[in-house]
Order: sequence, then structure tokens, then C-alpha cells
Amino acid sequence: MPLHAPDSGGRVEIGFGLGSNIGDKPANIKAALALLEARGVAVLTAVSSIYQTPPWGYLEQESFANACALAQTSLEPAALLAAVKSIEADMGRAETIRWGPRLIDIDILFYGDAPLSTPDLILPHKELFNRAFVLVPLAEIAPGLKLGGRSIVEAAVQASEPIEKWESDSR
Ligand code: PH2
Ligand code: MG
Ligand code: MG
Repeated sequence: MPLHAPDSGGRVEIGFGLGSNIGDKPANIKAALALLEARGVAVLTAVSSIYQTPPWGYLEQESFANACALAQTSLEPAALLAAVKSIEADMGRAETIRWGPRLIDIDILFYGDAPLSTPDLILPHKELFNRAFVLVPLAEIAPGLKLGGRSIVEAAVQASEPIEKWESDSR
């Protein structure tokens, strides 16, 4: 089956980037992934390790747990976005400043091959190639993936931010 084309059942290959820097960060990511499946939003086909990453964009905040997932969905992009937003809200995400602390963030990274630009959603995600915390986990699960003609693995190797797999603090 081609990776980036709708299959005969109308399913499309998508990518999620997940992040959390409030509370039990890895548990929040796992809960979000479970809800994506439990609510029938997407069928997960690959989930990366969870990484501990320094804050990007707004620096005066805790480090993040980040992960990526590949999935199949039969939802159109707008319905997919609405489903993701309601999972974030139901998990208790509060409004914050841009790039500020968040209990859970579920970003849609790409939707099949199709570039998409609506007021609410631009895909592939505009900042994807600037963010090691997305590139490294995504490269782990999708080594052959190219978006807009650019290799994810090559971009991940060139990323300058230090990205480590999560280690739980035993103190
Ligand atoms: N998300 C942001 C802003 N900054 N930094 C890291 N390390 N990880 C994130 O997921 C993240 C961020 C806004 O979504
Ligand atoms: Mg985000
Ligand atoms: Mg987001």
C-alpha cells in the first residue's frame, strides 16, 4: 500500500507530534495516544520512543516530553483537527501563551501527501523542519519519509538541539 495515498478504504496516512511539560509528562502522552485510538480518531501504526527535550520557542518553562506517531485515519482534515482539539480539552489543557507550558499538545504533522492550507490548519506542519523534538522521534518511526521532497532522517541528523530518550527521575 502506498504510504501517502488514501487506500481503498479511504484511509490516509497521517503523522502526529505529541508534547507535554506539565504533570506526569510521559503519562500524558500515553493517555493522548490511547484516546486517539479509543475514540476512533485514528489507528496508530507506529509510536516513537518518548524523548526529553529542552523548551523551544519560549525558554522559561520546564523541559518537554515529546513523541511522534504514525496513523491511519478516515477523517477529513477539519474533522481530524476538531477531534484532536477535543482530546486536548478533555485532558484538561488550559489556554496559555504562544509556545508556553501545556499539559498535552497533539499536533497533526502531515496528512497524506497533500499540502493543505486553511485558516485553521497548514500541513505539513510549518515548523516541523525547525524542531528537533519532532524530527528525531519522527525519523525513528518513519526513516524513509520525505515531506515536501525533504528527508526527515537527513533533517533529524542535522538538527542541532540535544534530544535524549526519556529517563525517569528516580529522586
Ligand atoms: N511545543 C511548543 C513550544 N515549545 N518545546 C519542546 N521541547 N517541545 C514541544 O512540544 C514544544 C516546545 C508549542 O507547541
Ligand atoms: Mg505544538
Ligand atoms: Mg498544537
